[in-house]
Amino acid sequence: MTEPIPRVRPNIFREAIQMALLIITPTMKPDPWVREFRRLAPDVDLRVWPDLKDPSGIRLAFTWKAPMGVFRQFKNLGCIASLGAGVDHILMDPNLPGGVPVTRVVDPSLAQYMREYVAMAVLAHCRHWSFFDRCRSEVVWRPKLPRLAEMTHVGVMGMGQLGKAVAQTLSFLGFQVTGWRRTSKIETEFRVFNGDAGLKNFLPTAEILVCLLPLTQETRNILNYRTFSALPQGAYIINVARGEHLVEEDLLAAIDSGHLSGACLDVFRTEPLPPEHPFWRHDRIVVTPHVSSNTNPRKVAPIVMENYRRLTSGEPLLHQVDPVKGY
Ligand code: OXD
Repeated sequence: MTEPIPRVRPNIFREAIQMALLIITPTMKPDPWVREFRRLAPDVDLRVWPDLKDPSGIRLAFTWKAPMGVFRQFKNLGCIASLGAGVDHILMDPNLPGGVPVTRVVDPSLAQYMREYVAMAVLAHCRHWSFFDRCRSEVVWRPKLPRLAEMTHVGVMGMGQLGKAVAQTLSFLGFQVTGWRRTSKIETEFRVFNGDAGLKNFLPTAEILVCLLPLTQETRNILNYRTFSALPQGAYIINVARGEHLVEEDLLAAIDSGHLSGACLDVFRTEPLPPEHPFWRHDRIVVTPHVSSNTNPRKVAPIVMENYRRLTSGEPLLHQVDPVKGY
């Protein structure tokens, strides 16, 4: 559950006028964030990388895929705020200043987007959407029996806020859902397997495998040949976590051998996915451009502003991550 966000009063930042909030989003346009931050708190000294002015004034850096080493120069940095739910793009920086809290986005809108995307991918697979799309382009009428949800088992890897939301939606649609978590047990209405031993029992039932894990040293490359071999014949992969979870050659081999029936991929090792990449043209792979869940400025800017206010008044920050765990 997200903590309630108090309304941000513009003049609340007056006393903090010497402090600045910096947006660093080199791979996307910062404009919607600039607009939203200005609307919420017109008095805040808002800067947009690379136009820093005085780097020592920067207290909060709001970022998506900042250049490595960039935070070092901000001597008074009090918070590095991820623009997304994931913080791997921040923690991977070998020059990250020690002791600066890192926060992530936790908001029901992210879970809602993710519920919709995964439900869409699961239903498209069960209702043979790609097959009918091909039939349509060939102008052929070829009915095919859909899979029944109640006879289809979906395994969700990663049972954090997003994983649980997805599991609930799929269960509501009638699917058999189980979860897997790498670490400690959690209380949910679903059966959740744990750790390496649990994975051995979880995988053989997962006819559709959804990856929603955080990217850590332990989960990198987890969607590999061994994982795929443990899945039932004809299993389908949905990766909405990070491209680095997936060993791409292993996926192609498992699909081409007929062991896996296909995959829906929203995240990639290299983004944008290069035009020559075989995923683009594979008839059993659906590719989308990292859109499964989106950070909506209207929803998320108030949370960032609330943390900025907390920073200026010395209160504990919302949604801090544990840098050792990586989420
Ligand atoms: C995120 C993402 O981390 O969009 O929020 O990948």
